[in-house]
Amino acid sequence: MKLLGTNTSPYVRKARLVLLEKNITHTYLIDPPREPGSQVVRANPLARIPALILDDETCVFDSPVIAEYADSLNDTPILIPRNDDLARMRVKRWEALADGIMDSAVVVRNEVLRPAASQDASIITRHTDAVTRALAYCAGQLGEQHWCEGPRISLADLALVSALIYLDLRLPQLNWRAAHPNLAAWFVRMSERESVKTTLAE
Ligand SMILES: N[C@@H](CCC(=O)N[C@@H](CS)C(=O)NCC(=O)O)C(=O)O
Repeated sequence: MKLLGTNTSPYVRKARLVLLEKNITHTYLIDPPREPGSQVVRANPLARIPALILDDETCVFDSPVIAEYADSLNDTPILIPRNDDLARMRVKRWEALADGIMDSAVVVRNEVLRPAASQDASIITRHTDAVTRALAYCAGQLGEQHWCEGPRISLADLALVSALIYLDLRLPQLNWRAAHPNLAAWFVRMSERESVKTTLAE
């Protein structure tokens, strides 16, 4: 299988982390969807990354579907609980929260890239506030736990670290570490994982 993406996309990072943590053999191809000749447009009608192309050419999208599909391929480790409905919901909710942070951060980033005269301050404020509230919620849920959910790593941790890396990249002025030292300590531990180091190395 091959994963199409770019190194800055937080959704792609999440998908990559899942594949890497589960040691699933794949090829990672950098393929910005807007570049002429991109395979993404042919594979995914939405022309978005990540797009996971299976050996029979089936295209899997979007990142929550890729994560769920990849997680079903082996048990080492199980990243989305399978038998405990509440635990499963909580992991998926963490993913939704992290994806929502990514969504709002992307909106802010795109808005500030517009010429100053055509920027809409209310959009920037609304989405920055959503990120700020979501981070406070994450910090409250994490507390002093080692992992976001349960006794071992899960998709929740991989989704959250992807969102936070994107904030560092695009909205460093948010300075989330100062507001949430527990998230900062958890992030340091996550950053030591080979999977995270691999996605940051390129
Ligand atoms: N909900 C989707 C979001 C994917 C998404 O929006 N990806 C962006 C890159 S960060 C994209 O491909 N945008 C289209 C473009 O750049 O042309 C997912 O989780 O995979």
